[in-house]
Amino acid sequence: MAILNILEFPDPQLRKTANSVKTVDSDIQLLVKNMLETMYDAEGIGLAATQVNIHKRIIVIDISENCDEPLVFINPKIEVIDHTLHEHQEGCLSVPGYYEEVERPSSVKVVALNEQGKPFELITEDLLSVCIQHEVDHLNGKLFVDYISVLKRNRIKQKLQKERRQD
Ligand code: QAP
Ligand code: CO
Repeated sequence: MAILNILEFPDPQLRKTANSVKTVDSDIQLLVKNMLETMYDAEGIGLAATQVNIHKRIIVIDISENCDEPLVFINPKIEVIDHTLHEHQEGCLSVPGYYEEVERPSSVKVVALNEQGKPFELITEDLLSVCIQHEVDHLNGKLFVDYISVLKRNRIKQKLQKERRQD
């Protein structure tokens, strides 16, 4: 297994649209394993393939207390079930150290393939719903900082660039 490098905002690679997975073969299964290992190592609750510079429609999530309930979504499609907007504080492994309130539909249904290539669907709310919407945004080149003001976004961009220059 391997820990993959996580791209950081404002890397232009984070703006690419990911491609659908044609077949869930052993290469994809290895990528899923490595994405999970990378997410756990970074103490994240969600990671999209885009964030590790692989432009395939794959997401891993684990919102469980003990970090032992991995969820894998390949070619996820979301449909809003409850359009009521809920505000939630979001962070992102690609925007380390910054957290902002974002409003999203409160409940979504997700249809996807699992790591065996088998279709499944899940109706989600609360943190899982936020997390899935956040991760699907990554596959479409969108980041949570796109929902906040330009002023705040630019401030975060400049601070992250400055921190990296110092490393
Ligand atoms: C997306 O984000 C998410 O800044 C997943 O220093 C976040 O796993 C969805 C992380 C919140 C819903 C609510 C962020 C780790 C992890 C950081 C993450 C950091 C270390 C973010
Ligand atoms: Co993110």
